[in-house]
Amino acid sequence: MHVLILGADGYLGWPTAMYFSQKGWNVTAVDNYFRRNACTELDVGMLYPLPSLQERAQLWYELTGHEIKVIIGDIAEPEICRSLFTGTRPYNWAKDTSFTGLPEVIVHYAEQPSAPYSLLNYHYADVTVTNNLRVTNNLMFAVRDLCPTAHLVKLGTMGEYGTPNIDIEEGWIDIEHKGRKDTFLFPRQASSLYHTTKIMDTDLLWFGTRTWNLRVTDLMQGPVYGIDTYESEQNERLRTLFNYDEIFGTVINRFITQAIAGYPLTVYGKGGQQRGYINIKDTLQCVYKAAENPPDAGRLKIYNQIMETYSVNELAELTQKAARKAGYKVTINHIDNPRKEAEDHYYNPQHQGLLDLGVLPHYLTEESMLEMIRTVEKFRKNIRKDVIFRGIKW
Ligand code: USQ
Repeated sequence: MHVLILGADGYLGWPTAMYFSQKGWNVTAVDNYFRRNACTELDVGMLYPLPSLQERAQLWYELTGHEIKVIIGDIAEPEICRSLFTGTRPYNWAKDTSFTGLPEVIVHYAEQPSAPYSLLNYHYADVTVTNNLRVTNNLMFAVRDLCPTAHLVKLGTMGEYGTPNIDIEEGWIDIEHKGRKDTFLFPRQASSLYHTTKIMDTDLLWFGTRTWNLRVTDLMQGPVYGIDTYESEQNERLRTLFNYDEIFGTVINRFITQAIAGYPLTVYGKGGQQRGYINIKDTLQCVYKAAENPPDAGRLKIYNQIMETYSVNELAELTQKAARKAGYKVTINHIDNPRKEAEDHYYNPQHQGLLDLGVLPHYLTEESMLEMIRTVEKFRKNIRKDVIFRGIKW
């Protein structure tokens, strides 16, 4: 089986490439280095330097004998996107022009993933909208024209649903209206521009499945935390990137780093914001199980990819407790919320689908937090306090 991983240099992309590779899949890893370039441009201070994608693939090959083919290119360019399915490289500097054939599965992570980035100013809003929608549209047409039976696994986000005052179903809702019934996509109402682009790309692909019989799985994922996966434990240079800054760091990774740096935990507003969280190890299981279970042609399957829900206050308290065990005295600071979001709300998302496929969750515990603390503290001297909170408002 051949899988294309788009966005393979990102926080989730590289661990996903290794995961499929160790399962015996033929993996092609594609990226334009957007994330690492954005981190350099915005000077966000990653926790440790990152080897290039090619260097990591080489190291992986030396350790496991499994080859991960790397293609550096921007699939927002239609010709580059289509070349993934034809083997015709539109750029002549590619070292390896061999074509490894059409994929059975395409994992689509190739999007700008940060809510604060999307609202830095008009320029970054435009980059987010243009990149996320162009890439998805290019991909949809390339699959339709060149690889129509492939299973497209797209990373969505729980933030598409917002925080409605009713239970959140897994993607769909039955509605009875004036005596008639139908099934619709569950209502979406995002609270950032980034999340809004994810709603729009769901809509693009839902159009594609209805119109051209594509097969698509949309994984509505909550904020991810963690560093190591079982594959990266073989060598620390295989570790994924780690952000703790306000733009690219997700809340649990940020709190752990703040605890180690002696920076009061940055709880936004009242801290009653609830989200569904997932360990990076479980992201890999979920994407893999979803890939192994394609929908029929013309169907859009949707899973809520979370394992448990927490409020920000609960996360801060858990971090405080775990860090205390490691010898850190942590204070919790409620700061004016720079985001427009509900701080006190009902939240009950259903998330049974991926468990039914056999995903075995790693839950957030003091022990799992301590494990992360032990890893992050090795890089304590690299932590930059100036990038932790800059107050990107919307
Ligand atoms: N938060 C704080 N303090 C912080 C950082 C965040 O209180 O220092 C709060 C936020 O206000 C929010 C919650 O923690 O209520 C989660 O924030 P986050 O930054 O971890 O997550 P978010 O911006 O929603 O985005 C992240 C990923 C994104 C993914 C999304 C899943 O960056 O790619 O799509 O999580 S979800 O939130 O379910 O939509």
